[in-house]
Amino acid sequence: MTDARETLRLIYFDFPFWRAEASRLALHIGGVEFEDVRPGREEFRAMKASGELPYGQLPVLDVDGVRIAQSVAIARFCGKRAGLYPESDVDQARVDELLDTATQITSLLTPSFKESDPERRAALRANLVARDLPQWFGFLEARLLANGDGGFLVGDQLTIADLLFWKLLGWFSGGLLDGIPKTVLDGQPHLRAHFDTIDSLPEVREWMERHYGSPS
Ligand SMILES: N[C@@H](CCC(=O)N[C@@H](CS)C(=O)NCC(=O)O)C(=O)O
Repeated sequence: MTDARETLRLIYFDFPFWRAEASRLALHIGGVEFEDVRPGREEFRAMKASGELPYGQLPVLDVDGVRIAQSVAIARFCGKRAGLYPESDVDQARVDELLDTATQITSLLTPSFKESDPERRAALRANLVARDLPQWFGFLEARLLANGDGGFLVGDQLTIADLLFWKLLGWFSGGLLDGIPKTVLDGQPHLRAHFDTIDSLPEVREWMERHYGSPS
């Protein structure tokens, strides 16, 4: 239940990475008021040094002054507040499964982010494109299809999982990651169509235009 007197402050950098963007967008779509705090690098360093961040990282969400960390916990909370989290225990678990999978897929990039040698880094990325990403995007395509032909990941309505994967898949297929081509989703046409559907929602386009000057 939404408490009308509740105060929400969501704190994350000023860029649309899934870790906070799915939660921001969910609150926006759900018409839930929140303070959208976007610290710069210096402000972040000061926050981190002060010890106020539970794990030294962003995002964090303050709910009436109670601080919550970890992207997926925050996404789940915001999904609930926004009415974008299902009612049944089984569908909730299906959404949770996908949110955890987003973390797992994101972690595939960690070795290449940590690698400073350009050749070894390129080789790690090439492996991802040839092997890991098709495998994981294939898993996701199968989960999408297992939900029927409604176009959503869980049930027959938009959930926080759809928003989160829209951002995650947009990151992988946006041409921003060295060595990962924009065609990376081409082997999963249903997943690609899911991305395009969410990407074209008027609320999503309006939010992206307002904050980043571009509709997607
Ligand atoms: N497990 C955390 C990871 C959060 C994370 O990696 N945050 C990054 C930004 S996307 C961060 O704060 N990096 C700065 C740092 O670690 O100093 C979560 O799920 O929220």
